[in-house]
Amino acid sequence: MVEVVLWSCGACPYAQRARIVLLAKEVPNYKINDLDNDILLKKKEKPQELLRKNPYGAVPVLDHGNHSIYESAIIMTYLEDAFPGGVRLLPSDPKGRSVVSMLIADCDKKITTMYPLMFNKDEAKTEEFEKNFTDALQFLDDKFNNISGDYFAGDEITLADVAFVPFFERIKVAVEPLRGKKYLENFINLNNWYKRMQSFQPFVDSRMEQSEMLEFYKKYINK
Ligand SMILES: N[C@@H](CCC(=O)N[C@@H](CS)C(=O)NCC(=O)O)C(=O)O
Repeated sequence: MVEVVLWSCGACPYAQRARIVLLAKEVPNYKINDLDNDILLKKKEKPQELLRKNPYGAVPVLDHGNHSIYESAIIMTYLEDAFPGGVRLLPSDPKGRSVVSMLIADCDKKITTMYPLMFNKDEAKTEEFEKNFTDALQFLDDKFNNISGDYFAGDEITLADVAFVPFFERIKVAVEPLRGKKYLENFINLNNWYKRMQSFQPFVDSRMEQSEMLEFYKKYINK
């Protein structure tokens, strides 16, 4: 059997996307090469092998036999195509697949506005960063007004929901407590979607300890 290895870091939301898909697709006998979160804090060197596999030096990287793939969106799609078992996470028609791909691109462009806000140490900038973040949440909340169904691309969970959910977990577990505000409460569609995602077992099983995650981000802010 060809070996599947995921190069991951517990705190990395992009790597968590790949861990969720490995679980959802019931990929047999995969291994997780779990790198120390200190690598993300730049307190530890990256393994040379990771740098050889990914020119950008980032996790996640997926090895399938001697084929290596970087970029979480590409890894998720590869796993969906290569492993037919478990939950189906992409529609079969090109139009449906393009909708999911656009939503993943929206996620990567919009949700990252949470980081300047979370890591901000200059209170003069808080208003600007909060506006960027809440505008992004509004853009994403509005997506649900244009579809019928409980998930980003309609009635079924797809790779779009998998792409978003690690970031919403970090909003709840780290951004909100660190900023002392409940940003998500004002966005009913996103709030309800995030509640529904709590019963998606591959997501539940992919999570790191919440207190550990909060500690990681506190260290990141102070690094
Ligand atoms: N666009 C990439 C982003 C991956 C990424 O930013 N990973 C972070 C950890 S969350 C990383 O490895 N950072 C270390 C670095 O880039 O040096 C993806 O979707 O896979």
